[in-house]
Amino acid sequence: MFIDRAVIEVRSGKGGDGAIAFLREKYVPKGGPAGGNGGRGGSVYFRANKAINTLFNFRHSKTFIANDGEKGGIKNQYGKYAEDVIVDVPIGTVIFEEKDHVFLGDLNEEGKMIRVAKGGRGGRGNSCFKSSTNRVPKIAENGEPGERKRLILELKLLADVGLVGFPSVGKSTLLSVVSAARPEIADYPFTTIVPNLGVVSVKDGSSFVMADLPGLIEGAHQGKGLGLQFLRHIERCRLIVHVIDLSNTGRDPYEDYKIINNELEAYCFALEKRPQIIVASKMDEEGAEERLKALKKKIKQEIIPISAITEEGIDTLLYKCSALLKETPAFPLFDEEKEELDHKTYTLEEEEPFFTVERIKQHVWNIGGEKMLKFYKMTNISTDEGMMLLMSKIRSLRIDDVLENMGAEDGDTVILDDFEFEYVR
Ligand SMILES: Nc1nc2c(ncn2[C@@H]2O[C@H](COP(=O)(O)OP(=O)(O)OP(=O)(O)O)[C@@H](O)[C@H]2O)c(=O)[nH]1
Ligand SMILES: [Mg+2]
Repeated sequence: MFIDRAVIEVRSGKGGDGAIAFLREKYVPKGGPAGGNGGRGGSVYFRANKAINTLFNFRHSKTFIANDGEKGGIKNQYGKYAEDVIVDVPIGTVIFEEKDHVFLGDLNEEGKMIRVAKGGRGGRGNSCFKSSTNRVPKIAENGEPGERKRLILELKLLADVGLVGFPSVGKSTLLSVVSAARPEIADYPFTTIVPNLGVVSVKDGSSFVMADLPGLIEGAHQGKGLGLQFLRHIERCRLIVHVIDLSNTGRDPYEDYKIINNELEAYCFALEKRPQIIVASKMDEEGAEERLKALKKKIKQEIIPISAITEEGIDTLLYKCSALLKETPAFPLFDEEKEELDHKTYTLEEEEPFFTVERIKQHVWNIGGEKMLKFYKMTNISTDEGMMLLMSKIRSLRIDDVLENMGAEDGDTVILDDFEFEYVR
């Protein structure tokens, strides 16, 4: 079976806890703080890999787990970072978080990677905090927890041209005539339940990928027939070839045409705006010419008559496809620009941000902002409790994430008024 949807779980690792320790060396009367930072927990990434074709391996609700970061050590030793987990999926996999169906990314290019669960930051050990009022702090941060998410993976085919139409209109037959694909062909509806792909070489030297898609019926956008499954695939096609059966089906070809177009419109991706080539199939059948004449009166657009048996019209159709593809851009499914990270959100949310971050020289950063400075002044960091309160504020404001986005490196110094601490990756 062709699996094109899977629900899985991912868990990133927790950051290692920071350590509390003090130097006690023989000739150093008052040893300073020496607790190291915890290491970052592993993240989980998904990567598009052309060697994988289906989501078959994900069928039994799998879980991908990255390890936790190591705890910080006593003599200022850093805890080890946990390895990231990279999961390879087919090109064309789109990832959503199950909760609220939040879009996480579209793996539409070989090698593209998306982080789906971020490893927790390591906690700072007590050697990270430097203040004139609290020289020997006995506090450390715990590592940040990892994330746990349930994800929906959907594979959408990457075809240039999608064949659309009622069941049994001859879509698979057409694909078998123009490419090396060997889809199943039969005169009962819904012969094709999974799309077949074929590479079409046109005599002008161009080539494109054509997909024969499962037949569509009225109500498909609500899940009738193979409805939604089918529509999911066609989202990927740049060009639609709409096949109308002109043999004696007992149906009205123009009604067929309208029903299919209504279904495309009812599905939310504005499919009806894509270029569409209209094909009249089975022209070798009796009465087809008359039905074509009648149809031409009702449809203003050009109709290309074809027969898979006599091969009438096939070349005309392929030239038309290749010409239209040349002028049709790919359709992005989502505007990925809009999906950026935390620190953009913080500037958007607040008119006057709680804090600002500024790079004052290489590896040194300054935190400012009226509200932040006020909070700092009101927090008594000469006590360990006060310092802990300040650090949890810094964490809840996600200042480390902002530093990360601005390019801070592990071990950089962060200054907040007369208090200093280390940036931890
Ligand atoms: N006479 C004639 N019959 C055709 C032609 N093309 C296809 N057929 C017949 O129409 C029937 C259906 O063909 P398919 O290619 O399986 O149709 P389909 O559109 O893929 O159907 P589904 O997969 O069920 O949606 C088969 O019996 C084919 O032999 C044609 O050009 N002329
Ligand atoms: Mg078919």
